Amino acid sequence: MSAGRPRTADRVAVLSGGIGGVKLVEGLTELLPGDALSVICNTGDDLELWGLHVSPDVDTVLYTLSGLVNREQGWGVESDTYEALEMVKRYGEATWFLLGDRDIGTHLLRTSMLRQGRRLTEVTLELARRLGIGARVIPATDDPVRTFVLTPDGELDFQTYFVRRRFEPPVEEVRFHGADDAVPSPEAAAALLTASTILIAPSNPVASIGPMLAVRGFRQALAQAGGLRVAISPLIGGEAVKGPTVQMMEATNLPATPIGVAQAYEGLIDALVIDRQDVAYKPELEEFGLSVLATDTLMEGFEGRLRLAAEVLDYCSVLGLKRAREREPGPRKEPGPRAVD
Ligand code: FO1
Repeated sequence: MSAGRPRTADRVAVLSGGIGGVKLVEGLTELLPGDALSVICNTGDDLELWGLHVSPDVDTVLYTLSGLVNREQGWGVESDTYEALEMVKRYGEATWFLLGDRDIGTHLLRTSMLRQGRRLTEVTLELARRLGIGARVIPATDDPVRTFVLTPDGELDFQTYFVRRRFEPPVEEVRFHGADDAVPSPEAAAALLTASTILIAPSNPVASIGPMLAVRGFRQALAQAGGLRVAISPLIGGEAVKGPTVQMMEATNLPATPIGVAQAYEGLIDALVIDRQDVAYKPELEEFGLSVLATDTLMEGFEGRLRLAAEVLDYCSVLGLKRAREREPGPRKEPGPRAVD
């Protein structure tokens, strides 16, 4: 495998949300020149806390790509402190959602820029630039879209369900408030339409990618995109590496298998990368009309992220060549005479 060889791929757009997706994104940034990669981020997990606008999935990308992230958590800032939170706790406030002091710095600046009337995408691109990140980090929409989870205890906002309740309550339904009135950010739409390759990272198809697809016009932009569209399954042997993916897929009548992932992205992808453990699903997926790559999708450490990113990009190159050949069959270029050794 030619991991680590910088690629002269044209423009790649990757849809990412949550902790799993960002691992692939980190691998991609090692292989693609800075501005060749656009990371389209989920904003359904966003929340307002004590007047601050917090964008967890955007911040996980910003912190990971700038080297600031707390790596064992996958979110928040490495070695952060919680003095401000302690003070808020002293006033009797609930502090189950841990905001570190450095993390609060991000929310202070983001909130103040938003208050000046700048769009969430403009603010995010500016924060990424100031952190020295080469890739373009783009929220899927500038409009408020919020994920809610219907449980036997009622409708919970995403962070209450995910953090406070540790995603224990049974999931009856997942809803995306505001999605009907939201439109893709101009930058996200442009990234989808100009990308030669569009990747859907191994994120939760319902809670991390779903809020983007629910935005009016986003699904259409993806369906009409000219680029090659490849999703990476977040499941390995019917399990998610982490988080409520299985519960949420089943609540959305999607089997927690590569078939369910293909159904979640029906009409939106040309190929699916699945884990070697799920290779038995390959024929059925090919029946679906998908090209399928079965490989080791578990990204262990930085090397694992680099390896999978390299495999995915190499696979995209092969598929791209295949598609070009199908489009312009032309005379088959016979391989030249083999050198006689
Ligand atoms: N996840 C937790 O499990 N516990 C927390 O206290 C927590 C705080 C937090 C603060 C800022 C932030 O950007 C992310 C935070 N997360 C926390 C992770 C967050 O809930 C998830 O990363 C996403 O929302 C799910 O993809």
